[in-house]
Amino acid sequence: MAGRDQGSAEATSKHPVPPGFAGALVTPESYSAMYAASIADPDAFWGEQGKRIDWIKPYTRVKNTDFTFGQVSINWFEDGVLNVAANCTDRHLARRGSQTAIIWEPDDPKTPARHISYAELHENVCRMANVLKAHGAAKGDRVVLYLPMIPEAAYAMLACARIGAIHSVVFGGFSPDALANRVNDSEAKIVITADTAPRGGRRTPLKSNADAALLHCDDKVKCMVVKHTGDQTTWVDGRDIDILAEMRAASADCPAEPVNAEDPLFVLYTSGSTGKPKGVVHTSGGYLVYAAMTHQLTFDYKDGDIFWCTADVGWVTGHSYIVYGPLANGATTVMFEGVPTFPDAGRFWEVCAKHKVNQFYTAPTAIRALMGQGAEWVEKHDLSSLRVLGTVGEPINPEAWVWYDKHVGKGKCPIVDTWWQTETGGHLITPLPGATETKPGSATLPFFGIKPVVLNAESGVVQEGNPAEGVLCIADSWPGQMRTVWGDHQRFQETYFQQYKGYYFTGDGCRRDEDGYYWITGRVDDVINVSGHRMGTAEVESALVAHEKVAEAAVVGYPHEIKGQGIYAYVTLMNGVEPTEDLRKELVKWVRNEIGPIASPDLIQWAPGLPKTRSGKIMRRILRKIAENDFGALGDTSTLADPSVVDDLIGNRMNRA
Ligand code: 6R9
Repeated sequence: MAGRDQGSAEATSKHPVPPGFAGALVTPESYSAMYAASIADPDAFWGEQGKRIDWIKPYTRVKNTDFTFGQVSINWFEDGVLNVAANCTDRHLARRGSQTAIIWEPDDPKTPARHISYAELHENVCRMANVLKAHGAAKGDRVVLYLPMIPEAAYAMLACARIGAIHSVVFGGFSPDALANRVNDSEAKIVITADTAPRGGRRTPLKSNADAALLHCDDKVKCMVVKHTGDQTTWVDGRDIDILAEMRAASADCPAEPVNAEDPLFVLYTSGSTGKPKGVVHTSGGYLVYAAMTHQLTFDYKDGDIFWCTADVGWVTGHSYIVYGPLANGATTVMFEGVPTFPDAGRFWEVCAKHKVNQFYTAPTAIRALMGQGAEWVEKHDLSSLRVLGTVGEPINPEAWVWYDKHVGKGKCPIVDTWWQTETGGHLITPLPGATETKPGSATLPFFGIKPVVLNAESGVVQEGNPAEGVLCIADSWPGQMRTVWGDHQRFQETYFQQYKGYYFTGDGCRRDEDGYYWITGRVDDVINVSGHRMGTAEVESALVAHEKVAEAAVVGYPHEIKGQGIYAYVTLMNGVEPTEDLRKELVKWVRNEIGPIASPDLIQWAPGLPKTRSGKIMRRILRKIAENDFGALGDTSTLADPSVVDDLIGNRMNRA
């Protein structure tokens, strides 16, 4: 999906900060001044920002970073000592012990929500930390979490942080193989899982998946089980531990282990364009400062607000904006176990109304899915508590942006389209609600301390002035940056610092417009070349989904005799729309009109569903293979949310040449 500045006037006009949006933490003036200061003197700026969190031993050095290929090294606050869990619990006890830290909204709306206060959070984290310690976990050890979206997931992350252990959360939708690979790569001592995970009324058998995974792991690995649903599971005596029972028996007192600012907090595996998933390493001090600061300023979070990020804690968004950022700030964070469409397409809005959510943060794919179901599902619920809306994960097409603005935000809520990555720890390019005029589809301007640069993809030459187009790199470090790939610093350097020397390479393409606004055009490996014209597949997708009958589209290149690459579009129609030859022609014409003749799809395949990862990202690798008529070599499809859509796509493929 694309950030595209063509299209209807409504979509392309600049949206000022809504007039009723008053008292923002950052204003247009303070943004400019603060941004300039952050770039002029990073040591002074971050030296000040580092004080957002509590240090056991304050740092005296702030920034010590080197992007030189061959000697890449990133250190922030490097002589400081802290404890991340103490920052997320203990330090709030005096002022907000009885304030709700986590609102847990279960999958089944008939099950009551739970409100966990900071005092309860602290107690649960301490008890769980003591259970971990009792089973041999110590500072530096890895603990893999394979859990539903339940408060115990947050307890477990913080329990690890409390004792200085390193967590690696594996999304509950991943297969046993994927889990085993991560346990083995990180050499984890303990896996924490649950019996089963309810989602959308169905149950994922986490414990039996973990059993299957552990067959491929060292037999010393312990398995701690949260009995969540009470569903029956197998039990391996001597290996399996009833963690809730042991927590009840454990002491509620657990001293917070002092860790160095640069000691790892977590490893999070993420797939690159090729090869096995990389273990992205984030450390303690800089990550927490950056997560807390971006959470506060990007969402204009104020004391007493109710913040809801709909991501899963299995992704970086859940780490930074369900757990670490909000809890470091003493916020109330909503944790949702379910899915947007269960029991019906109004669930998000029902939950917003029920808990009086003030900031709501979700993914464009969810917005498009709900848009396809019709605005009546939104209108049913009282959304007057909402102040700020956010998106993350992919470029948002202007139509979805406008729908979100109109039906969810009622034109009163700034929309923050936050661009960032697992690797960046927190937002790098994003509007600030009270400071930034927005343009639908643009992530707008850099966050404090971030120096984006646009380079020519081939020559690596920095593109000065506006407009500019090329690959997006970042010229200098920020505290939330990943430090290394777990166990493979060489791979870290090669992936991010080799191609464009002296810069962090994001892997994304982008355009900077006349106003200096950034438009992320998608991964650079998704760019296709049609008759010598470079084109973002996302651009074509954005045009397609702008058509009223199209719910979703994915576009890839395929070998074309004359053009080099042709354009192959997979199109999911709105509910109830008949796929006809006439509609096919209409869509081709539509895209020609929207972008130009070079963008006309050569082939359009009706796709009842698109192959997506469980985080909602379309797996283009698979779509490219099918479009190339090379479906014998689809590679690993185990991370797909629904592998059966692939068979349908193969069966109905358009390119049988
Ligand atoms: C946080 C997260 C990172 C990739 C990134 C880019 C895409 C994320 C975006 C966006 C355009 C946005 N992406 N946010 N593209 N606009 N607001 O999603 O991390 O899973 O590592 O994905 O997602 O392509 O490079 P991650």
